[in-house]
Amino acid sequence: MVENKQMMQNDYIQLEDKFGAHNYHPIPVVLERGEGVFVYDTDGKQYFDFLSAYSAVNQGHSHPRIINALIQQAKKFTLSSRAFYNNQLGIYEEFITRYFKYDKVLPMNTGVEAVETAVKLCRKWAYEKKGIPENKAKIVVLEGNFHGRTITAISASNDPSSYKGFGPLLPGIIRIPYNDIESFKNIVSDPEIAGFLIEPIQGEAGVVVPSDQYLQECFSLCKRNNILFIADEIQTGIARTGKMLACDYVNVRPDILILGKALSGGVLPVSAVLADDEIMLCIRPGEHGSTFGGNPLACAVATEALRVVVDEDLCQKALESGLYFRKMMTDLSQRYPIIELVRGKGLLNAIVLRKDNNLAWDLCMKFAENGVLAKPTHGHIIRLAPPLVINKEQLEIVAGLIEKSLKQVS
Ligand code: IF1
Repeated sequence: MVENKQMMQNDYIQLEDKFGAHNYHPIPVVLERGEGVFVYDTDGKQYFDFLSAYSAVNQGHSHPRIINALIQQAKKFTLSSRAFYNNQLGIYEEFITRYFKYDKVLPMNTGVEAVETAVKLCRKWAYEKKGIPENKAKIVVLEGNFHGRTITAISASNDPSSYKGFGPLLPGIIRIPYNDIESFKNIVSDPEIAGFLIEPIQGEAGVVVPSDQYLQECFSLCKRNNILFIADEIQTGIARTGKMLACDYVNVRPDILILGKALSGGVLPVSAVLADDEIMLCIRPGEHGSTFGGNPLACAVATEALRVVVDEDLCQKALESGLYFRKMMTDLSQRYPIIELVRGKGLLNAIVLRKDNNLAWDLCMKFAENGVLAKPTHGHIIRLAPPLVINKEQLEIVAGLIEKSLKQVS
């Protein structure tokens, strides 16, 4: 079917239903445009975006500078493959490694590819440097994790809707409870442990923030036992939590840092794995790669997306807006008993509803009606994560719309 302005939102929904795989259950709004903190549906209705494409549009929708970088580079050259050098990659690599203070970067596309890359890199390091016997390396992961949808990532997951029916799963993964240092202490002396893979805040689990000591103690246990500390900052990174990285709050410098999502400002799939030479040089030519990884378009876009974060002071904005927004949400929780608690860091937040009433979906539907887009997780948790460019007045308007929705479902 040809695109037709007369089409109603339901027609678009039916098209996806008829011709697309049924691997999602979206909120029934059909979006066609985004600008800053707003998205617009095909009827022209405006919404505050409180999902930010799962934290990929930290810089705001269609940021003019990032779009300009995209257009300028797209007109010149989009893809060389890594069979040849291109005039963007090296410049980007220098820029991003200085920006995050690592010796080297390995560019990939989606978040989960970067997770795969980090796990491969960690295993390679384990055999070459740590001396773990071939095929014996283990990676420690945490209960409640979400690292993506590949076989490696779902092998790490303890959520049956992620892994069930997709076996056989990958061996060499040990899973322990999150935010529980004792369970890590109990296994940490196993000499076959190569890496410890952690989200500094668990997103999918419902924005679960561990104690500061937890991250620090995990890091020092890793150091003492020659285990690589691998941080999945795909969702928490790039200013989302009020610092450039969530690990920055506790001065933990991951041995392997994984970035994605907002690395492109939500414009293209751009991900990255960062590490120092001692680790990164364990992978040699021919041992890993990707057709699109490090393409000139992605390099130009990611460089501009990272520049915008600094130039617009998005860490500080996320920090201050987060405090202000959580205060307003906490205030609501005192007046609306269906909210059990509010938690988060910076602008990665969630309201947790009382589990007895499965209201998260209904509440998100009301949000949408009232002009705010958010998505439930686990039936009773709603993530609230707007683009970081949102201002105080806008946060107040949204708090009002959230309260209006709460009234309507209560
Ligand atoms: C979907 C959640 C968010 C991630 C972390 C790796 C990836 C993700 C920490 C993979 C992706 C997404 C993807 C999105 C839902 C989503 C999500 F609810 F599942 F947890 F953001 F909150 N590590 N997160 O959060 O990155 O390969 O997708 O680029 O639709 O599945 P990807």
